[in-house]
Amino acid sequence: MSTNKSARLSEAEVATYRREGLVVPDYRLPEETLARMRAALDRLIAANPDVSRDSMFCPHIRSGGVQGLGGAEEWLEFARLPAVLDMVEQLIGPDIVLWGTTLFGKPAGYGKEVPWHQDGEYWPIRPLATCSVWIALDDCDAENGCLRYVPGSHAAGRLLRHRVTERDGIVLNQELEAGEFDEGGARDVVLKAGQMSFHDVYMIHGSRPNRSTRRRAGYVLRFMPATSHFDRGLGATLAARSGVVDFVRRPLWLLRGIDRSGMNDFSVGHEEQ
Ligand SMILES: O=C(O)CCC(=O)C(=O)O
Repeated sequence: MSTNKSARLSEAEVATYRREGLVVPDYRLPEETLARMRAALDRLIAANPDVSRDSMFCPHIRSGGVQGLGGAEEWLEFARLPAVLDMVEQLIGPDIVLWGTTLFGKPAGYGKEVPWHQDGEYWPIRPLATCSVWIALDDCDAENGCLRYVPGSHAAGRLLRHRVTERDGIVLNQELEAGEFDEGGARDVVLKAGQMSFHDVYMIHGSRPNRSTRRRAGYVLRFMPATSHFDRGLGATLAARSGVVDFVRRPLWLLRGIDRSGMNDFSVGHEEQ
């Protein structure tokens, strides 16, 4: 497994992402970066005792939105790792916007289920496009509620029917309607700490609760190609539905290239940073 500073996905890895909607590359974070991320998570949890560890939205922003999470600059640095951006570039092209991050902390013993969903249902991005990089901060497997996905479910490039749910014990509040897809083909994403997976915005995924004695934390980076528009008007509607994010004041960072859409606003939300 490679931990080099620069990284490239092999042709086979790119093909897997295109075919299945998710790939786990050979690349793994250097031990030292992983240790810094884990220490940062300890600090974040200590500084935000009232925010659920199951999902902490936007730790890379000082003031993360309606959750009241107090974030820190170090999470923004982790979202700028050149090796990760090099691989993202292979998947979505050279113009890259960081528009979100989430820490799915899934504590040992009581970490919640993430219901089956497609990310695109939640997000105000048009044309809909995002590559999510899910970085394992702990070893993740079936026992502690690793990410699960339905290979190939992104291929039609279509959002299936979701419903809003207030079910107890889940993290997000929109889930795919039963009958919209076949869970039978789902696969576990088993990762060692420091490994990561990349997934497409249309890919069906979720995860089971954590009943084990081991935490299952992942830091997820959301990158869209700058050919797409982060539409804050639509964001107001979608954020009201989910209740835990602020898409209207969300700062965007153009990390590489130029804003091809010509419509993205990179000043909103930065005053507070
Ligand atoms: O961490 C999980 O279990 C779910 C993650 C997820 O839904 C996502 O990254 O889009």
